[in-house]
Amino acid sequence: MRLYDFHLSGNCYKVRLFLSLIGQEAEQVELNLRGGEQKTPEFLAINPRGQVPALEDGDFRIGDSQAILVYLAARYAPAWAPADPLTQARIASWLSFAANEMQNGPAMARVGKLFGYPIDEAKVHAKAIQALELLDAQLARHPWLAQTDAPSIADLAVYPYAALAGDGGLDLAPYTHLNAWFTRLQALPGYIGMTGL
Ligand SMILES: N[C@@H](CCC(=O)N[C@@H](CS)C(=O)NCC(=O)O)C(=O)O
Repeated sequence: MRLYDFHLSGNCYKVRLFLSLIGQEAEQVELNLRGGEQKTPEFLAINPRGQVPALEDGDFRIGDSQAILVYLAARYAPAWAPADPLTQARIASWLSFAANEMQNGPAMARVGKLFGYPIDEAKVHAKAIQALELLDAQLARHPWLAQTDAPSIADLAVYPYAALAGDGGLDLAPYTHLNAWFTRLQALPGYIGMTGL
């Protein structure tokens, strides 16, 4: 397997973390995003969206961190995405939350602070706080987001940008249940961190 990667990306880290937790190896190819390597014709042939992460497994190529988690679980680690209809629906709902609420809230606050991306900080912080409060409330009721007995890909999809929210100037201290969930995830065998975690 080959992972097209950027070391500071939380979306790429989701995939690196999952690979490590399930004991799968992938050659990591670091792209220079500031230099535009994700928009070259060679890379667009791999991921037409021109973004990382992207994964190659044999002839199969797929972009998008959520889609990659779905693929890796189905192919190599089905326990991370149990097949019963209720759990599948709950996982899909959290993957969507990762791509929308987490991306437009905590992840956007982080790119604003770390990479100088122009954002409306008040609006983005309000979205981020709403997302973090919602997560804290869910985790007060259930140890894992998709209400499973063990962690699922739902947890991995949401975890990076929640845990990295401090990089975006957000205070994580008030979210007791969120912090306890970070600790549970960080204790999993095979857990790896990234810059900022
Ligand atoms: N929905 C995508 C978002 C991917 C994404 O936004 N990737 C960023 C890095 S975190 C990227 O490649 N940015 C460069 C660009 O869009 O040109 C995912 O979850 O993988």
